[in-house]
Amino acid sequence: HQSRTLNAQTWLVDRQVDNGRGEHIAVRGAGGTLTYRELADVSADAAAGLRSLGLRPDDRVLFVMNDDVPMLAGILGAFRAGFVAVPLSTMLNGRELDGLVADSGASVLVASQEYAEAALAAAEAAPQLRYLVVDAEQPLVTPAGIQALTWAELIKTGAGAAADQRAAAPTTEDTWALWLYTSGTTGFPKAAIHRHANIRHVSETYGARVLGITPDDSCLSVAKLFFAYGLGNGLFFPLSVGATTVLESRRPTPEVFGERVRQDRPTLFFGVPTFYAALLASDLPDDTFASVRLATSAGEPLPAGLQEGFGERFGVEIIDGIGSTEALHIFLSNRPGEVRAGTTGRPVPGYDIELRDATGLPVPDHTPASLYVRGQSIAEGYWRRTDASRTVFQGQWLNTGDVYVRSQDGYYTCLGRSDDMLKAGGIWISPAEIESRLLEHPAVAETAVVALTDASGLDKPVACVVTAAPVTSDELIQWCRNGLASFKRPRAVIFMEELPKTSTGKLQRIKIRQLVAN
Ligand code: 3SK
Repeated sequence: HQSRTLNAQTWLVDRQVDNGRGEHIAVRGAGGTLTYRELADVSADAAAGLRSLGLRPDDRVLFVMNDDVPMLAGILGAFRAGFVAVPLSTMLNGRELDGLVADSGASVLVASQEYAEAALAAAEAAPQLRYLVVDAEQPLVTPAGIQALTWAELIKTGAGAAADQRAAAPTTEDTWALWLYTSGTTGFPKAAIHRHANIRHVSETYGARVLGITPDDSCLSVAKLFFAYGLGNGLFFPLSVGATTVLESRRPTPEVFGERVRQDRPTLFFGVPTFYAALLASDLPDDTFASVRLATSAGEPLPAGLQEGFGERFGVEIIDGIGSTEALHIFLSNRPGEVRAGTTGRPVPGYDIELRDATGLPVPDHTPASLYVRGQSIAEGYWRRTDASRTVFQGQWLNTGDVYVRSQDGYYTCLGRSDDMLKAGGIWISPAEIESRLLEHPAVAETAVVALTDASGLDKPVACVVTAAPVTSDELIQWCRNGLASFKRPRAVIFMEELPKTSTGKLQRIKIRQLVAN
């Protein structure tokens, strides 16, 4: 069996032009407004520009960019040329970014001007990197061996290239399209490998069957394009039907998004629970979301009070769902008009869900068990992480690491994790990573990081610390801010005489969670 021809860029963009939607608005961003015809052209420019760097099929192209037209065109250009788009988080600190750039084995990194310095430092730490492209007026001054150019130069080269260099590569359903780094499931970041077919699958399942997205929709996502959730919301779903994506490059605050919603009048709004809590606490006018027909939430469970409070105040229904970077998007979700607040809803068509006990057997309704999912968008594995791949990807099934319970009428409710991982603001946080940073501080003898639920019902990381010398909470939080991405910092430090352990010296995290909660 040979997989069929498929190229995600031509499927998403050129198909709309071929179907007579070439003059419809594809994207609005700080960098301009483009029709589908213009987006098709600039994707071909980007593909040819990247090819001019001598890349080969399956080579990775890293993006450390703000959500805007160049990032969209760059990702689409990589798909078109048969290269692998790897959007990286702009929230990582220097050391974290260096690690991913080196791990990816990429020879090209494209950065927005704002991240140029971090990109340069990462390039110096990654011996295989050959090209540093910056979306700025001037190229960077790079060390020997790394060629610098601007995004505009790359696009210009591509625009002037021969037709065969601008053409779509003969990719298939199984060709690599996208790697997405995630810390979920087993701690330290690993790249989940996605095929061109996975992009079509998420668009035809959650996008079409749950959102019911049409060409008349206009999408605005709080989650950025470097998250799987944001990439689906802001790129795959709108483009898959010839709708419009509205890209917001600034840091998400209620004021920024309130302004954007009033200006661009999206019909679909994609958020995360912490952002809905911030919107509810803001003084935005109650009619701010009047244009929005449906809102979605993912990243962490949406507390029932937030779901209901948002609907009452802003008049918009939020459908909560769960997805994962490994599944590319949402596979379990509430449906418009059928929301059961506090639950994650029912399986998305195109996915099978199983709840399995510790022996791997399916459990009856009302029995807490591990959530497994199967569907065509599951990643083929993690790049160079055999052990983690074998644990997480089991045949056709993905072990999500979440513990769920199913009601008799088929609604699923999240009960937590089967491991120690936690999420804050919808982003994975590895307690082990924060603990190892804290242990580098001379005043910290022992530590355990656990989740504490705040007044809105959302989890936040809290560090329990046994000290070896005097130190304050603020000092330790700042220490973590300096050594890790800011979102990973503990929000509070609780000093303890000792941490509860078993007779064999193993940390009793359940007891620590109980102590912290009281
Ligand atoms: O966290 C989630 O629920 C999620 C949803 C869509 C895509 C990716 C993720 C991690």
